[in-house]
Amino acid sequence: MKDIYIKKIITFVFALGMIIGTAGITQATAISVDGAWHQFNFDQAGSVTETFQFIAPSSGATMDVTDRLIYGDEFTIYDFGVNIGTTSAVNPALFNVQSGIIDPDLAWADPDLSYGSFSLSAGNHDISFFAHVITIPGGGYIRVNAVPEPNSFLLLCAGLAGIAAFGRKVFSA
Ligand SMILES: [Ca+2]
Repeated sequence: MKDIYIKKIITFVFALGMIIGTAGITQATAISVDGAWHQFNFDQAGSVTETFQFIAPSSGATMDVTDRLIYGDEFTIYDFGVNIGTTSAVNPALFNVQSGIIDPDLAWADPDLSYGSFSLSAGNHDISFFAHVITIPGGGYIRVNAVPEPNSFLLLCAGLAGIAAFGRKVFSA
């Protein structure tokens, strides 16, 4: 009788392990809109194990994504599950060639590592990925920058220039 329960428990734990192992564990990471690079990783099936959450300012944000290390991986990017685009196509002659690049700035500078820049509206974003053209597990980098706000000093100058022009019109009439 006891043996049956132990067998059932072992079977249950094994089944649970299989489910967790198959589904993978996704790591949700809240990031700042500050231009800092963050790494994500993918398995052989193309599943990316990280998602990134951030809030774009009222001026909007620009999100950059690039592959790293081995050439040939491309990424389709989703925002709250909606496809917003895929990174650049890679020269097939370079598939599986090792770039050796692990510095995110150098990866971004190399056009042969698949890359993309995406404009995002103000507010909440929840970014996930799917990796294509993979032969072995790998990774990539993501960064988010704020679109610059119109400079308040320039706006003030434009306003003063407008008042001056209006004044000249009034006094010259
Ligand atoms: Ca790669």
